[in-house]
Amino acid sequence: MQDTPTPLILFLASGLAVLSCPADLVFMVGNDDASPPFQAELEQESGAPIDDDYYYENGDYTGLTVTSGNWTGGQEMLRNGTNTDAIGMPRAVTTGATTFHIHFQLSAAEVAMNSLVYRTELVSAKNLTTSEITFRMNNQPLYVESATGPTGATQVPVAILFSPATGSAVAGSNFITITRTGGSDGGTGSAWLQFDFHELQAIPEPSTTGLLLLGLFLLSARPLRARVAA
Ligand SMILES: [Ca+2]
Ligand SMILES: [Ca+2]
Ligand SMILES: [Ca+2]
Repeated sequence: MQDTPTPLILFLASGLAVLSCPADLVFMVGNDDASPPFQAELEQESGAPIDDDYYYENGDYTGLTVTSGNWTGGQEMLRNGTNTDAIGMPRAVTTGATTFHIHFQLSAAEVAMNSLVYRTELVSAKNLTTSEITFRMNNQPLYVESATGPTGATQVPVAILFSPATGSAVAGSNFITITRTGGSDGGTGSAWLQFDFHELQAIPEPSTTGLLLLGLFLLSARPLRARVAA
């Protein structure tokens, strides 16, 4: 009598097939760390002047956001230890510094792919507080993570699978925007939520098979917030 593969095994086999297809890493900002302090490689947010723009690579980003321009410095340093200059990747959004942008380039081939997958892990909230986080690409809404506040060693993985059209992707300059759009300071007077890393991949598979890729994250790691944007 022939064994019938369990749904889980079929699922894994399909997922591995997805992984074997070529995927382009568009950007990886920071390290995916397994333990605190997850955000140590990133710059303290805020400072003066507040710099909301992180440049992953060279390009003319003029006009895409309020403060963006023509960037020629290569990948911007993640952290130079000075949070009062324009260099560094903000480690958090807060009640005072609510927004930042990651500026990056897409090739024509990446724009022509079926799906984009953005991933992060939310970490190290201020005690007693929650934050609602809204993710956008090129000003197009992708996903809202409802009020969350992981503390200590807890991580909240977020993966957003969407089509390039949903993000208004173009060959050339693009940007992802992350904003604290709500939440509670728990009576403490301020709130913050931090990020372990930010990653964007372009994958050739449509969203249906891309879901299997997300499924692998689900099986291999921690509870996942997954969203498919049509
Ligand atoms: Ca900057
Ligand atoms: Ca800096
Ligand atoms: Ca990290």
